[in-house]
Amino acid sequence: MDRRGFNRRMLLGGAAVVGGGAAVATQLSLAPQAASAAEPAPAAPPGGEVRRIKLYAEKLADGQMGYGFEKGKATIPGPLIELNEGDTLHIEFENTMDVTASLHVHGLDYETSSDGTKLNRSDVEPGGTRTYTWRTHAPGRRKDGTWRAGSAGYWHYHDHVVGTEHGTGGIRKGLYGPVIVRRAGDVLPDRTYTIVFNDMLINNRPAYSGPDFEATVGDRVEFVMITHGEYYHTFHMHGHRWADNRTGLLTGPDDPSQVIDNKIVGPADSFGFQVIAGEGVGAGAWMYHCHVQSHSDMGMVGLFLVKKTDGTIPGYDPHGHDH
Ligand SMILES: [Cu+2]
Repeated sequence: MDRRGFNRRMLLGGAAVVGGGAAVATQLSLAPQAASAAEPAPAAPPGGEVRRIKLYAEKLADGQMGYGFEKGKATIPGPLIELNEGDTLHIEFENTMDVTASLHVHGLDYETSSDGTKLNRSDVEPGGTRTYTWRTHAPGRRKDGTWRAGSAGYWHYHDHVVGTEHGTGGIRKGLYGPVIVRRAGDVLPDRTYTIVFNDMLINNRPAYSGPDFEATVGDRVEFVMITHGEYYHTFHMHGHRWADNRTGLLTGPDDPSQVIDNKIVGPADSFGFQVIAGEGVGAGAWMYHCHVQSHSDMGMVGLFLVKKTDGTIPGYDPHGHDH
């Protein structure tokens, strides 16, 4: 079936779910109706909680390093840490490795004792533990009349001491992970995936080996995109677009944010966005990759695998493709 025919069927099918009124509209104006999920998306609650978690830094079997919520379960990237503006998080960090390590976060509020640097003596010796405290705040007006930004955003954490005083060795080996701070009312996704361009690798995996991320058509999928290492990159995703603002979502018809499908990123940048998987384009194997041509040619490529509701992916042979 050609693409136009496929789109048309999908759009009409989607409109039927939304309601009869849209059914008489033209195909073009049906698109936004079909784009909406069938039910209102759940929203983030107001913050204000105080929570405690444990986080471990571990050597992995292949010589890389990772963070994990449980001993023996470290991953690259480290686990997603989510907060709502106003929350406080106490992180009991245990360094199970044989080198000094730390935890340093971007974007949140922390005192020098939670900086995670040698400079501030907030690193952790082999076998040691330390509690790092991260705080967040909602936006508001300062007494001098100026506006103070809230903490909400797509942020990240990483080691700051392995190898060098800047954690260059730790980051290179995988000691990094995503942080999301949500504002009350922010749309919550069905699932969140993290993509880290670290030097010429994605999530420290070998070139040409993904990672691939799965969803079903209509899922609200959130991506956190982080960059580390030595190079600049351009993050591009096929078939999907997002708004170049805090959430990646337009707030309404007058939101002036540019809608993009490609974004230039450099070391320690982070951003995030949500897409409706396959919206307007259907199921399929959708590439995401660095768009610096030599980088994509060297294997900085993965797949966003959007399945039909029956679990199949049209045109995709999992064993026959070369990223
Ligand atoms: Cu690149």
